[in-house]
Order: sequence, then structure tokens, then C-alpha cells
Amino acid sequence: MSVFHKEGIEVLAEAFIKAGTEVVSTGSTAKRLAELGVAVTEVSEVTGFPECLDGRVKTLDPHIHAGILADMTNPDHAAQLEKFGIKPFDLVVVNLYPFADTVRSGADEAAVIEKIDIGGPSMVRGAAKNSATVAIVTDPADYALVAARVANGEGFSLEERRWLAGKAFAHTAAYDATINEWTAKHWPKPATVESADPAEGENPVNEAKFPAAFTRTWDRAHTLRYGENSHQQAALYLDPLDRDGFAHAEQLGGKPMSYNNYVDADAAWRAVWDMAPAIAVAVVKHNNPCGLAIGATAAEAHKKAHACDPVSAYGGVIACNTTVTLEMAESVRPIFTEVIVAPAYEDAALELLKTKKKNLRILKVSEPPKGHTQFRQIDGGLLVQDMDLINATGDDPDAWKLVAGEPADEATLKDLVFAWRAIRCVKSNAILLAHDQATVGIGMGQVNRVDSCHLAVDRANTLADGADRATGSVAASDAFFPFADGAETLMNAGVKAIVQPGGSIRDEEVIEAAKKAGVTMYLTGTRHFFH
Ligand code: 93A
Repeated sequence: MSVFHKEGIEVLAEAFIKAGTEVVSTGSTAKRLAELGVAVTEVSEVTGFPECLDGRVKTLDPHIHAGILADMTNPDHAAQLEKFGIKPFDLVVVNLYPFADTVRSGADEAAVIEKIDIGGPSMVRGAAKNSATVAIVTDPADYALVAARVANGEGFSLEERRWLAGKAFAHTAAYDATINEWTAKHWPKPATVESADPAEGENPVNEAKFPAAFTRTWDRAHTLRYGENSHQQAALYLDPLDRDGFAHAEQLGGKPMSYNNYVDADAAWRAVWDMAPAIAVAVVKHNNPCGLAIGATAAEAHKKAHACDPVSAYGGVIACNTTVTLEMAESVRPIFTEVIVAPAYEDAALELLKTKKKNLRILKVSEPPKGHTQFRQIDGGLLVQDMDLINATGDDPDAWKLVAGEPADEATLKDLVFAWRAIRCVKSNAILLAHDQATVGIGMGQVNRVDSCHLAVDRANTLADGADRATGSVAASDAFFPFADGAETLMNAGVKAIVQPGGSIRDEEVIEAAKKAGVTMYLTGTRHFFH
């Protein structure tokens, strides 16, 4: 037995004592077992060699490994152990040095390297290979089971040992994958190593971001009631190296999160977090914002975001990039909402949301994302890319090119910048109308841009009070207008300024249409597709 985490070993100690089990153990595990009354043999007594190199070599010795790897159903193996005076093991209990915890703690490189367990995984893999006669336990959740099998005097069945072996290999594979994730980031392929891949020469690969292979691991946190639909099974997995990420958000109230809740809340959080230092609130439905706004206060931002499309906001997910105040909680209170996400809540706000909206799932995120790599599974493969963040190239209005109309006045330019920032979280084809730092009409997810333009205008102008909000608003388009028709739809509806990437072969037609309509148009040179 050699365990870094000593929690829960009392139950094993008790079982060992009762059964009179002979136990061999390493340094501090042996000490703990002895304190619990187990007659334990130090590993150095078995190996005839002291633990050395600051603990780097403790169990790495044939007296241990032959005892683990001898297949006692094989008479020849049994005879060899006899000849060398080595005793076979029946059970190996190991848990490994906490590599991921050490990385997360911000420890320096030397400390991180020291927490790469070598002897532990060797024993785990040896015992798992030899499941014919040895049981391997790596999960403290299985200690009670071990205690029961030790107590019955018969031990584990072959099927049980094989199941444990599978768990053990999964454990060491995940452990090495985590180490590899760290090395890929910190020790990328240096320029001095010539590449055998000609494609790399043409388009050099950032090895720290895109290593030759991904061996990442996610740990199953829990299963979900169902997936996107009730006939789909689903579970949530967590990245062991990113405990600050949205998926690790603390739930402060409400029913358990569903699969769709996670998808929408992630989209809502993504829509607001990098709007900081501005105070921003997003209302998301089906992975798309139905309102996004900046306000002087969180409450104001919420009111403005909600006003964009109050019909769609029913049953939505709300994200706020700063503390949810009591005033904002009051604003949310009358609206049926599935989830609220924020980095903090005023005590009174939390109290109100918890007591008056019992079903509302309340999530507290710890930190903004660090702009992680995004993965998208395709059949038989995986697409990997950087996340699209605010302040990508093209987000700076000073670099925009005025191609039609008068330069925007200060307020209009502010709205154009807001619209351009907001559009990165709207599914393509995306057209977004904004006024006074708030969306007023969003056209999302259409398969042609002109339909998205119609949708954005319709949304802006289908309020209960019949208000025309398209007139005087500004528009952003996530990608260029392939024809003039889309831009004309916006301009006919009264949009006064448009920001778009440009780059279409018919840019001139689009620009001409804007000039004819007297509408201001800026080109950013980069786009914000989001599929
Ligand atoms: O440094 S090691 O890789 N060298 C070894 O030979 C070795 N044997 C067991 N680490 C080794 N272990 C690890 O020590 C185990 O995996 C376990 O995590 C830890 C238990 O040490 P102790 O009983 O002193 O707390």
C-alpha cells in the first residue's frame, strides 16, 4: 500500500487488522497504518535498500515488482519467486502524487516535476497487468469494497479484479495525459528540431497550442438527467487543469443543471465576460443572445438587454459580467428564467433570488476564461481553434475604414463598437441592430445574410407598442455582404450606420448602395463568424 492521499484508509486498516493481513508500505503510508495499529513492514525491509533520491526511488525494485507481476497461476513464476525469496502480493493499493493539484497551485517547475509519480504508476500498471492474481485499487471510493473482500477471506473474483484493472489503466492514462498537457504547454517542440512535415514549414504550427497529439483528460463530474433531448444520455466532464472555468461554476440555488442549461449558460457567460470593464448583461436562448446590453449598473444593463426581445427572453438564461445587485435581482424577478450566471451576488440579491425564484439555477463563476482552445468533434476527428475574443484584430475602431457617408459622431461610433463586439456571440449569419449600447434587433443563424437582415429588422420593429426601433439604429454584420440586398434591407428600415468586415467581390455595389442612402459604413477587415 502506497497512497499519497491518506483519507479513508481507516476502513482498510481495520480490515487488515481483523484479517491479519501482511502489509508492506512506503514511508508516510506505513507510518499512518502503524498509527492505526496495523503491523506494517516498511518497503525498505523488503527491498533491502533505503528509499533514496528524496523519495524518487522507493518501490522501484525487483523485490516489489516481481511480487506484483508474478502470475501465481503459473507454476514457473511461483517457483522463481520461491528461488529469489520474494513473496507475491494479492492486493496493491496506490494513489498517485497530486500532479494536477500541484500545477493548479502555481508551484514552480521543479516542484511540478517532483510531483510526477513514477513508482506509483509502475505498481498500478504491473498489478493491473497481472489481474489474474492481483487486485489493484486506485480509487478511495473502492476502499469499503476492499475491506469487505479482505474480511470475507476470499478476496476479489477474477471479474472484479479485471474491472479494477480497467479502472487502474484509465487512472494512469489520465495521469499521463495531464502531464502531457502540461509539457505540451511548457516544453513545446523547439525550433532547433527539424520538421519532417513539409506542411509545417509553409504554415508553422504553434506546438504549444497544437501539439502533435492531444492526450487531454476530462474527469466525469456527474451524469445529467438527459442530453439535448430526453432520449439522449449525457454527462458532464471537467478539465482537471482548469478549475476556474465556467463548467466548474458553483451552484448556489435551484434545480440541477441540464445539458441545455450548460450550453446556454456557457454561451451567455461567453457573451459578457470580455465586455469588461463595461457592465454587461446577456439574455440567451438556444445558444443565441436575444438581448445584450451595457449599462451604468447591472440592473440597467439587464433592463436594456431584456427589452430587446421580451418574448424570446421567456425561459432564457441570464449572464452578468459583474456583481448581481439587489436592484438587478428585482429586475429579473418577474421574468421566468432558467439560469443566472455571474461572478458575484450581493447578499440581498442572492436571498431574493433563492427565496422568490426557487427553480432558478444560480451559478457563481470564479474567473473569466483565459481564452482557451476550442474543440469541436466531427465524425472521426476533432477541430481545434483559438477562441474568438474581443480585441481580436479588427476590433479597434481606429483601424476601421470609412467607405461611405459621414464619419460617425461619438455616440454612433460607440454603438457601432458595441454592435461589432456583441456580434461575435451571435450564430452566423448574424446581423445585429443596436442603439444606446443595447441590441434592439438580432437576426441569427439564417442560411443567407439577407434573411438575417430581415429578421433583425422584424425583431426591432415587432414590439407590443409598435415602436420602430430600426430607424436610427446602427448595424453590424459578422461577415461581408455578398450582395447589396442585405445592406439595402437594413438601410430601407432606417439604419443610420453599418459596420462590416468587407472583402466581398461586390464590395463596390454594397458601398455604392450605402453612399446612395447617405448611410455611414465602416469596414473592419476581419470577421466574427460563429457557427
Ligand atoms: O517518487 S516515486 O515515483 N518513486 C517511487 O519509487 C514510488 N513508490 C511509490 N513515488 C513513489 N510512490 C508514490 O509515493 C506513491 O504513488 C504514493 O503516491 C506515494 C506514497 O508515499 P508515502 O507513503 O511516503 O506517502
